[in-house]
Amino acid sequence: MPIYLGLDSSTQSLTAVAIEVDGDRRQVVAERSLRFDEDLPRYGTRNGVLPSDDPLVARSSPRMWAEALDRMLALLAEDGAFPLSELRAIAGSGQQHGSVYLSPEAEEILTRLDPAQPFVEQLADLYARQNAPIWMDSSTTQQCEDITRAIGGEGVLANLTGSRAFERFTGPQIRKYYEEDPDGYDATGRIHLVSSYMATLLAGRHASIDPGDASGMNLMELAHKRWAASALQVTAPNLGDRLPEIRESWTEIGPIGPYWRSRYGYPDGVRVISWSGDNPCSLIGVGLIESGRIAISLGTSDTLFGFMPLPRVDPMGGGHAFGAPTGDYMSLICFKNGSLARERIRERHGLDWDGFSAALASSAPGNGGGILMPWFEAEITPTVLEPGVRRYGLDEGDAARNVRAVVEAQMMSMAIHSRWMGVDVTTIHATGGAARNREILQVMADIHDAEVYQFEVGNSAALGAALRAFHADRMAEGDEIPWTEVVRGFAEPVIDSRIAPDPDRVALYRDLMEVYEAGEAHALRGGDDPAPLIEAFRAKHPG
Ligand code: ADP
Ligand code: XUL
Repeated sequence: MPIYLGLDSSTQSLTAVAIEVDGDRRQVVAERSLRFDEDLPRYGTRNGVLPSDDPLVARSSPRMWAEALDRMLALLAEDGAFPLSELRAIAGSGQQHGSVYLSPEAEEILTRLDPAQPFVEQLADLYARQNAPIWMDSSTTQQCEDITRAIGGEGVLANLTGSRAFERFTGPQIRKYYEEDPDGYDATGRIHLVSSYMATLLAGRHASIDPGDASGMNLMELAHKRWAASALQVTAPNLGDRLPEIRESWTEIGPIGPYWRSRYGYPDGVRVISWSGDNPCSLIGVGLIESGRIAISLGTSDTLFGFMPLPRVDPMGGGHAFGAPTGDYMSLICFKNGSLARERIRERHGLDWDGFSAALASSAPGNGGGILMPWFEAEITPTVLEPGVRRYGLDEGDAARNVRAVVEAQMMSMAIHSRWMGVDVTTIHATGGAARNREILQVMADIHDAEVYQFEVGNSAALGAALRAFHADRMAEGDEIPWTEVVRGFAEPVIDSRIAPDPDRVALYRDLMEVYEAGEAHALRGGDDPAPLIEAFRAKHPG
């Protein structure tokens, strides 16, 4: 029975989800994960990131991702979860925006690999730059300003590419590399995203980039899904020569490379399908193939996203319009202080996740008007370049109230900063590592005034990639399979997992959201102190 494999190269781990599809028989046959910090300790990452003296700089190791891929393919070949002979296609999902700089000989190196030797040891000359800036990097404010000025302003760039310039986006990152190391830039043959880099390793030839991930670069014309000449020009010289092609998400890159066939016995006919970004893959993995619903992913980053038939750009400049793997579009906002911020509060008060949930359950919704801004790290939404947690009406030592405050802050910020999407949210599909925590999801339901559903497969990005592999394989066989048929039986919420909003709390949070907006304005834009609003909230919602 046909098997399709989805791999997710995320910030902290590499995950594999394999599915079996045979008519109505649809099931997940394998789910495996390797964590970078624990399983590949020799690279010295912390939460998947290399140590740095500058808190705004975040880089990781492309060699570590390659070794993880090698280990995962070995594991899947050896543990017998599914017969390799039934594997038809592999697609993948990568953390977005990160860039990998390969030498001009890269393709030659990948075609000459010796299957008798370990993979990663043969990659010494593959890289023109040893590390890769990733989405957590906030160090390119100057480059963002320069690009914006040169192209004619924020509105011009946003309308052209779907987003104003953002520090983590690949264009500003490439410009910074060109400015800091022009020789290194000159010696670069090809610049890949994490997604297209991983597909390149699998196929042994340069992979294309799909519109879902290319839209996170400030370099693609969103309306036409091709490189935007004016954006390339203001970013770095001769950049077009160094970028892969942009091609549809269901593009077949080629058969799996000879190294994987000879070393682990993967069959000749396995198709390597274009990889995409983790959020575009998650869109498929939670079944958002039509407008109206949104998903919230609580992973290393927290993201809120929805399907869009036409590109709609955030007039306030905070959010993004990306390509979707269906050929349509998606809206997205991203928060850097997601899981790691929840973990900081959890660790500060010596709790495990059960203790964290118990603290949420034992504290009063609304926290008596006390709020915090969870900016442990520089934040993306809203832009905060000087990190630091701000508290209003909240004592730092109170464990239960701080646990509640971090979760309420994250959910309120999502609700406030997603208003531009214009979606009347009634249902939320929850995914990512923290979506297993039902106390967190209750706060989500109450603040968004929406029903929240969980999914059987927690890693929606890897599942979405597996479904994309299935879709692309059918397309390659001349079967124009509709997306409803692709996701059926897999990307459906668990009906019994429904968490309903509580009307009293919905009303309370509407008031608290005013306090939070005032707090944000005070912290970032010199607005009035929210103390009087906190007093008014307490008077209206005593106890
Ligand atoms: P990634 O972005 O790397 O794919 P995941 O979606 O796998 O991340 O999420 C991993 C995160 O999930 C961990 O960093 C951890 O903070 C969080 N997590 C795991 N279990 C729980 C739980 N019970 N409650 C809240 N958060 C959790
Ligand atoms: C999205 C973003 C993150 C990364 C890592 O714009 O920066 O969600 O994709 O998951």
